[in-house]
Formats: sequence, structure tokens, C-alpha cells
Amino acid sequence: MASDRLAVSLPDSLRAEQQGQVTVLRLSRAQKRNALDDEMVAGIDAFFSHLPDNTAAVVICGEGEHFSAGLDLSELKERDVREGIAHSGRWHRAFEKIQYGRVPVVAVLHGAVVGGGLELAAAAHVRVAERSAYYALPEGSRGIYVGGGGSVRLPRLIGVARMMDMMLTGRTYSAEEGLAIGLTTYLVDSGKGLAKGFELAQRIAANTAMTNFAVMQALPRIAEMTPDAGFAMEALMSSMAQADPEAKARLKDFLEKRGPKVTRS
Ligand code: 1HE
Repeated sequence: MASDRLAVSLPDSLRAEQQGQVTVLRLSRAQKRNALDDEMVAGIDAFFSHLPDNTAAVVICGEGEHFSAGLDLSELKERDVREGIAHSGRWHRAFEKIQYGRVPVVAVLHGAVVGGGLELAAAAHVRVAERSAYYALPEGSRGIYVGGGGSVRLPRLIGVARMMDMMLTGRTYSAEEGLAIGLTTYLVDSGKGLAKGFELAQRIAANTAMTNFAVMQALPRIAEMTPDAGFAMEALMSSMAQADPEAKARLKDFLEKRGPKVTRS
């Protein structure tokens, strides 16, 4: 599906394409290394606010040699404090729609995944990194600070100490190193990321909507709760999931020898 058939029109720097239950969103500003300008951030917000009804998973990827060079630095020059706060708030709202949106999101990464590009990747639920991908937070050396939710999401993925090191010393991590620290969920050869991301998105789309809701909306919140509140929330969530007719049908299939077995893939 071309982006003009979405319920919302996207800027030229974003392209959406629907393939069955999976919609692929491409950052299409390769000439600027997919640096995220205001228009793109607004477009990401609009895209995730108006997903096609039959979309059950999203893949987000970048065109050209890099996933994203982060914030468009050319837009930073004239901003004062008040405008800076509003700008950061727009990134927060857009990326919140990724993390706590309607469907799970798989990010396919290659080349530079830096600054705001890493913040975008951190908002996704699964990250597939091609071997060419590398992670960096160059904000430190530019005299700025993360503003797209990085302080909230990245420490939860890699820990405060690693994020401090990345920002203070400019340390970068390769896609492979990202596996060990929690940035890379899947490592694939160069050129294979989109196929892997699409395959994972199709698997995600085959889950019940209730399970995907529980994993996206309840799990990260339970992880932030006190254990007492978390156990109660988990009991509620699991009882709601299992009461879903689709869950009942899948359990019946298994018990009547029709459902798939769990095998090592
Ligand atoms: C840009 C940007 C950008 C490239 N904003 N225009 N992010 C950074 O500090 C990363 C800055 N970018 C780079 O380090 C490099 O561009 C890359 C390693 C990503 C790619 O290198 P390369 O050699 O392939 O490309 P290039 O020649 O550096 O850039 C090509 C063009 O893209 C060039 O413009 P042109 O008009 O001269 O062709 C660059 O100026 C332009 N370009 N990156 C604007 N980021 C919510 S707060 C988040 C805070 C941050 O994200 S800070 C991190 C910013």
C-alpha cells in the first residue's frame, strides 16, 4: 500500500508500505542520512496514530547506508529553551506511540544508529541489526543532551553506566557488541535485516491481539511496579488473556493434537 492510501499523508521523507498484516515504515531521507527533522518526527507520530486497522505489526527501517544520523542538527541552531522543551516533547510523544502504540514494532538497523536514531530504535520492541550497524550517542561531543526519551529507555536496555560511558567518552558499540549489552536483539548479515525483520513481524502478527497487548502494555509497566502490585497486575492480565475466545480455540487445538509443538528453531 502506498503511503497515500494510509489514513494520513506522510512527508516525502517517510514511506509506508503494507504487506498483509505487516506495515513497513521507511525513513527515506538518505541524502541526509535519515537525520530526523521536525517533519519526520511529526510524520512518525501521525503514522503510528493512524495505523491501518488490519496492521498487526510494524517494521521500521532506513533507506541508504545508515538507519539514522539522529536529530537534524541544522534545525537546532535557532532554538531557545522554551522551544527546546517543546521540541523534545514532540519526540517523546511520537516515540511513546511506538513503544505504547497499538502493535509491536520491529526496528531493522544498519550503518549509523546514533543519537536520536538510537532513541528511535530503543522505542521499538525488537531490534534486528545488520553487521554494519553501530550505536553511538554523539550528543556529548556536540554539547547537547539526548531529548528523544534516551535517558528513560536506554538505561533500561543497557544500564546507566554504559549510557554514561557512551555519552561521556563517545564510545560506540558494534552490532555484534550490541548483542551482549542488550541493544541488538538479532544479529544478521548485511542486506538480510529487512527479510529477518519482516519474518519476525509476521510471527508477531500471528499472536493473538490480547497477548501482544499484554506484552507491550502490561509487561514493561509491571516491571516498573513493586512486586506486590506486579503480581496482582499479572494475575489480572493472564486471566484476561486466557479468557479470550481465540486463546481458548488455540488451547483446544493443542489438546486435540492440531496445535503446533514447541521445537527448537
Ligand atoms: C546531517 C546529519 C544530522 C548527516 N543532521 N544533517 N547526530 C550526529 O552527530 C551524527 C552526525 N552525522 C554523522 O556523523 C555522519 O553524517 C554519519 C556517520 C551519520 C554518515 O556519514 P557520511 O559520510 O555517510 O555522510 P555525511 O557526508 O557526513 O553527511 C551527508 C549529508 O547528510 C551531509 O549534508 P550535505 O548537504 O553536505 O550533503 C550532512 O550534513 C548531512 N547530515 N547527519 C543534519 N544529524 C532528540 S535529541 C537527539 C540528539 C541527537 O540525535 S544528537 C546526534 C546528532
